[in-house]
Amino acid sequence: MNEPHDEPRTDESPRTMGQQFGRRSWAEPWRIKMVEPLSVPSREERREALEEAGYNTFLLPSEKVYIDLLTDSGTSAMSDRQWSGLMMGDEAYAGSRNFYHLEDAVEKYYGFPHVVPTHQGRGAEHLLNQVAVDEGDVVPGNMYFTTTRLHQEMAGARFVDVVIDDAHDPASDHPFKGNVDLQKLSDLIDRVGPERIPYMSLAGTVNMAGGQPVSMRNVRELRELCDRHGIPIYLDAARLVENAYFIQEREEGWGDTPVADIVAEICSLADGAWMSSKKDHLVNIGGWVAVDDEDLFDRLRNLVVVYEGLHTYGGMAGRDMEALAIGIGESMEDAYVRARVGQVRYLGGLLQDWGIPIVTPVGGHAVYLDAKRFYPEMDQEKFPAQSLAAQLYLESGVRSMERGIVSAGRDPETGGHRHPELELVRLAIPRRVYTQAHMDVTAEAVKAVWDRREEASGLEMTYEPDFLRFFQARFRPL
Ligand code: PLI
Repeated sequence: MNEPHDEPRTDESPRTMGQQFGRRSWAEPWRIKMVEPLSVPSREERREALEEAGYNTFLLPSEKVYIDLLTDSGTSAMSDRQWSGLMMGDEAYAGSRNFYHLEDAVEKYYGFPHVVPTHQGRGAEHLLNQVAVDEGDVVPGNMYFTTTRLHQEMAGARFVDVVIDDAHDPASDHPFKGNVDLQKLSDLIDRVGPERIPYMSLAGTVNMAGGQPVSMRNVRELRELCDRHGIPIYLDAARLVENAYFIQEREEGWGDTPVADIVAEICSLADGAWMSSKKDHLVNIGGWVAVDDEDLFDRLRNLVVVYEGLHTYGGMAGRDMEALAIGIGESMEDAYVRARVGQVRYLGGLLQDWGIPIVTPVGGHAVYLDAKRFYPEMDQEKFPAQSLAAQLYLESGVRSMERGIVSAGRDPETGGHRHPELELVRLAIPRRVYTQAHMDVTAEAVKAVWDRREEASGLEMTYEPDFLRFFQARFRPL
């Protein structure tokens, strides 16, 4: 009997059912038990909603959205097992049994013995940076992430990007665009001294580069370099499962290793990790920071009670921790990860077939439209990606997110806009939520905006908040 998961899809393989003998090479390893109705707001409703939202998709009410690809964070569909786990919540203030389940799951899959729960990823970032960073430190990382860099800066550090140059080139086909450039890191260590580097910030996958993975080889080499200088490595593990899948698929020697074992191997090369469980772990809220070092753990566990809650709940309800503990195991199943990444690739493939410029290779959690190639004449200070996200919503009710000059924010030293090489719109795919037909409709919506790309004129910013401006900034059309 032919197993539908036998043959991994390749970029050359046919993209739709019927193209190859009426069968496709993967299907979701679940079926749908409960549905949530969707409706398409009219064009007039969308126009009004967009104006009221100041042309910022974060400010749209979700009822005015048709297909919501704003983020893959906290938007997953839980399984029947996770929902039943909610009923097993132990809401004791202290020592909830669900916390011990969570602790066991983290240790089993990630290997770190000391776990501090937090309400979500940025809660963990806050604790880790407050504890690890001193004023004047420098934190190297494989590209910035918005909340991560802000917490590093708020703790007194300067972030330095040491990702390989390919990560900044949307058209490069490097299979591991999230890799650390070891020469850049080595030069930085020589320049500032290892004592000024409290840790190496290593994300797998790299969100702002397009959901791009780090290779196992690169992590091993990084470990050696950091060991020579006594620098710990902390992982941003939000999408490490998806990273592990790319290693299994692309890196020699890993093709037969289960995703869970690859995750464990990466973690064995790190000293700790922080986690937004709202991504890989298939829950709507939750996070943690977990470390090897007992001293560091002690300080994290002390600080968590100030900002998040007691060290056995960290801002989560007992039931949330139970769903999370179950979600960790589910997230590591190979058939699930293959279908998850496969769906993202399916959408990317449709757009590529129409010649629409996207970041390649297609990443793990999202397809990223290249707004610079969409609107080559538009100055970056007219916010091309913000404009494109607004146009896409207006055209179709599909919600996406800007990942360009607005997200990059201002340089704290000069006060001017940072001008990132990448000016992108992200179509992030929630896990286990949308069908292939939703991907088809999304691709057609992007195509309609692409066909009318000459009409776009850009935006000006009318309100700019102090922190993480992309969330709440307002714009008007030029
Ligand atoms: O949204 P949080 O606070 O649970 O997690 C923060 C966070 C940390 N690291 C990475 C790589 C993220 O992607 C991340 C959050 N990402 C969001 C919200 C996103 O839409 O991508």
